[in-house]
Amino acid sequence: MSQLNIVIINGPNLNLLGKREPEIYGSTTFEDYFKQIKAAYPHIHFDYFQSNVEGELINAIQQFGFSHQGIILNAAAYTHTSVGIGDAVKAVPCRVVEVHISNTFSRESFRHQSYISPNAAGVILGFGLKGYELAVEALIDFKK
Ligand code: CA2
Repeated sequence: MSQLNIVIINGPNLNLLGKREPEIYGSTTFEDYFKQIKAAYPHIHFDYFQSNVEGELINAIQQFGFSHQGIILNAAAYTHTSVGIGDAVKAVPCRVVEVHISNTFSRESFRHQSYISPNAAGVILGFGLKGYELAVEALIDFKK
């Protein structure tokens, strides 16, 4: 079986994970979590990209979306506003799993809307950073 290539793409402010607002987003930095996830799945090739800039996220979805089998996407606040990111998800052939650390449905109503979900393979939310691992498991299952 060929190698599974997965990219994790994080949107705006997720570079602050573990540094600010631990009561909502936990106290682990994404860099530390990414090391853990790579160690847990040594047979999978992982890339990681984070940007606070909408167009850079679209470029990354286009770039990785044709070379990788899976994108794990937490577009953060752009989830609720970006038609452009939604269109990029629709345009690429690879599976996109949408992840949110918090349960967006238990928060403000503007977080209930997602431009990603209609074209995502699935959505995982509310399980903290564990959601990224659950997304990896889902992508492994899709590959079988
Ligand atoms: O729960 C999620 O993963 C979100 O995508 C996080 C976004 C929020 O706008 C979405 O509604 C739900 C916010 C990311 C901000 O991340 C921070 C991390 C640490 C400190 C401050 C912000």
